[in-house]
Amino acid sequence: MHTTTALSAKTQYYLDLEQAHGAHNYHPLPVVLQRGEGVYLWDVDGQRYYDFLSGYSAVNQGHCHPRIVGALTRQAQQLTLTSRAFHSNLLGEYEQYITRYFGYDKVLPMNTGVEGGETAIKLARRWGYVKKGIPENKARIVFAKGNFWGRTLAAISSSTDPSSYHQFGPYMPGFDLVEYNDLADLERALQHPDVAAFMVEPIQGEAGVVVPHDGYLQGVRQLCTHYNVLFIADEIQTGLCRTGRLLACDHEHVRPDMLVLGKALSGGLLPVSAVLADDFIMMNIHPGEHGSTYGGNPLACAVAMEALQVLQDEHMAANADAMGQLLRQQLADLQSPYIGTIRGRGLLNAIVIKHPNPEAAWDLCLALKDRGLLAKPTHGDKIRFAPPLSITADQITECVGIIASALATLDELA
Ligand code: PXG
Repeated sequence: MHTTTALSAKTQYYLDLEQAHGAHNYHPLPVVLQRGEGVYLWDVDGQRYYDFLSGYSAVNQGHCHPRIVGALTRQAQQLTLTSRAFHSNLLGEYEQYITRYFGYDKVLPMNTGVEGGETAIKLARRWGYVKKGIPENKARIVFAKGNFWGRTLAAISSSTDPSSYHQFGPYMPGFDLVEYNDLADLERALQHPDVAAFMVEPIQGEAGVVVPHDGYLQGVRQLCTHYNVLFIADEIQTGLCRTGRLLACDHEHVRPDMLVLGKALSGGLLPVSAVLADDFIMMNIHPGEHGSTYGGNPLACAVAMEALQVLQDEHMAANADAMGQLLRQQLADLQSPYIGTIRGRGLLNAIVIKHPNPEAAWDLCLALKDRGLLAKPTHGDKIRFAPPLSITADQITECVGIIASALATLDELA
């Protein structure tokens, strides 16, 4: 790991603490952050950075959004957790708010994104047995290769990435894989009568912002309807205005049977996820059959309502759409020999680095850090550019200047 500027003693102190006492399950950039506001982060030495990761799209509304922080602090002084053994005065209001916002009959509140995915799969299996007539314990769920929906045993059982699944078996049975962005392959899989659902990201995020061809989502919708299979959209990363629409499915005017949301549902303040579906799916689950201690807690309800309202009030879908186009255009105008591909929708973007040195993407991220912009490579050569959705045109232009300057350092990298 090389960096162009030396790390401060303070930074090194925190890196050493984590190295000594935390599991080594991540490989972060060597920057230690202590404050965030809007599109900016500050490290322990007071250096300011543009955040081009946004907590993997959890911070769409910008860091520490004052309205969302206000909702959190007000509610934290009233009531934070009741468990679902009792009612709270916020749960019903939140459930009404979010089901109207997205146009579904019911919501099932959970915490992390991966729990949302697990919940959707349980609901699909139950629907398969009760409504589709799949024989007991035979239900199958189809996923697309390259998917990422978290780290639980079920999630890694559907993964095609060895770093996710290797030596963590045995795996969950009843999962099938198809090629992403391939309707013929999907149709082949859906013909099996025991398939309950197809769970898919409208744009594959962690795979490196893989955007399917126009018409793919409509094709998925038609095939799922035709074969009586539930279409589960994992919009945990793509949803909530990130791609320039409220949902990435909105680009093709497609309504999934189940919508899984997380991340920016709390604006980055605490883990809040949700599964939305209509009654013919949701009402097959009865008391005691699913839940979570923190799911639907009053603090989460207050924060989620404010986080969703901020997206609307600040026109974040429209801004993400416009700023995304500007970002991709300005990146293309650089005509850098080191950028192989620029792709994305709205402010969910990635560049693929073209360089003989396999460390180039990592080194570029270090050079970006030294110039005041934080981004992280994925799968070696891809770098996500996904700032908070409040970013302005002037800020985009400044950031592309930083990117151009950092790209120039790759000239010296053998
Ligand atoms: N679905 C999608 C599409 C995701 O991108 C999840 C589900 C799981 O969310 P939770 O809240 O359970 O992490 C994600 C997560 C990371 C990391 O290691 C997470 C994601 C992408 C890259 C890294 O924190 N996305």
